[in-house]
Amino acid sequence: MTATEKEVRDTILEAKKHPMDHLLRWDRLPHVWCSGCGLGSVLSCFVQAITNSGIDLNKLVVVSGIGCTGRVSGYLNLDVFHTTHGRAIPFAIGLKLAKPELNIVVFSGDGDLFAIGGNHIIHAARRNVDITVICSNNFNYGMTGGQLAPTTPEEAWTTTSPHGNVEPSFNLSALVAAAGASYVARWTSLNARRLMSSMETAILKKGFNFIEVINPCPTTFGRRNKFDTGLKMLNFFKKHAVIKHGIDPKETNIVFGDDLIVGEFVDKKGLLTLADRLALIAKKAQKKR
Ligand SMILES: Cc1ncc(C[n+]2csc(CCOP(=O)(O)OP(=O)(O)O)c2C)c(N)n1
Ligand code: SF4
Repeated sequence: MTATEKEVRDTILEAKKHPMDHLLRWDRLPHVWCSGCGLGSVLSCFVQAITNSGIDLNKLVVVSGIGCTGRVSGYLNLDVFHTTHGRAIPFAIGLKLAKPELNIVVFSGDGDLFAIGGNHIIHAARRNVDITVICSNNFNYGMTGGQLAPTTPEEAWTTTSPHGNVEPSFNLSALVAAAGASYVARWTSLNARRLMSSMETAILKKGFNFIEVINPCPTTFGRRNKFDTGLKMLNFFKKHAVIKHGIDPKETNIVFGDDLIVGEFVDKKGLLTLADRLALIAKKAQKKR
């Protein structure tokens, strides 16, 4: 074998092993996600972000709810919990209160976090619980066949809005910002590097940190709304996404046809977390004794 052939062979063998392999559970692969789904890219960003952050991976816990996005936890070779539908946030809060030294990330879908779990997320943001939440917003309930979600844009077609959605939709970033979150960012899954960097910031930052990822779901949402391939949705992101750091989140409503505003919207410094407030009140109570 000539040196060149050997080099080629070594390169091919090398490509079979990815530097992040140890962070995935290979026994769970192949994954369940559809071709063109954005979830693989978001998971890849997350794996890179936790590596770049330098945090102790033995103290990192990922909590998911139910849905296609909820499957993320099952593919990560970390301490993970795949909890019941809508209950990832209270599970994560309980974990944080019991073991404050843990770094906790909730990774779930827009339906899981803002429909059935909507009450939990606004109060977690209000209390500034020290957790990071990554929400894949694909504008519908992907796993169960594409029903209308609180994020479905007005007039969009879903299985349960066959003549177009008549409901106004939630602006997730604005909602958590108004509730009191420390950090709020929105990216599309096409903004991989910026998303990765936001994930790293959120993981290292104290407080309730929220990242909304606008993500293609060609199978259930896309094909009913002229985005029947993941690529069409990515092209849409490329054409319409506009970065506006620091903009008032109330001005970032998602309306198809308008600019899709992304960026780091909120980055507050030094807000007291729920744990800080509990420590302060415990100190006060001790002084009174
Ligand atoms: C209590 C309960 N109600 C309903 C369901 C059915 N269910 C499973 S996943 C899901 C929606 C998931 O949507 P989303 O969080 O947006 O995730 P995606 O699949 O789009 O990533 C629903 C309604 C369930 N599993 N449990
Ligand atoms: S249904 Fe949608 S969100 Fe679920 S795996 Fe398929 S493309 Fe992704």
